[in-house]
Amino acid sequence: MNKKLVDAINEQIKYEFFSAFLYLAMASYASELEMTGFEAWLKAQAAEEQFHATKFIDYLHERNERALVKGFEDPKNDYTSLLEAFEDGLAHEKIVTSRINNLMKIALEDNDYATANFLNWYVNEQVEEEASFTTVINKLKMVGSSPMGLYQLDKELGGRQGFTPSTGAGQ
Ligand code: OFO
Repeated sequence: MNKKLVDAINEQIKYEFFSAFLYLAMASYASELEMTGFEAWLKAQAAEEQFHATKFIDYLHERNERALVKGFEDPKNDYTSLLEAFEDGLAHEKIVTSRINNLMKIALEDNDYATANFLNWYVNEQVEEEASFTTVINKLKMVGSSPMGLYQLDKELGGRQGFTPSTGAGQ
């Protein structure tokens, strides 16, 4: 594989693990608020991110390339509201989307159609990722400061289906 593409995927592996840490930090904040449904939703999201990272690692190995696991800075741990946390999450996902698009660009410039095909999974996944954060943000805005609304929403988010590592399915 083209070295530029391998390096860019290795950077993305770091970013996917960072996403997992970011959502675990948000889950911890939700736990402090006794919002166990939000906590469960964010933990499931973190598990998905770990899957995204290891899927890249496995792909590089399949192509006989060296995958690297790198460190990163601390994620944000303090929030003033769940809305702020989810708005940060959506902003983060938009950055991830542009990073995935950039990987696709490099793969296509190099005529690496196998990698472009592999990256398609992430292109579709990012549509889902942005949509799921947007849905929670819209619901949080709808509920506002109503304790009953928040209680119901917490219950609803706690029903997020478990993550299935073999397919990456889960919502
Ligand atoms: Fe890996 O999609 Fe979110 O970050």
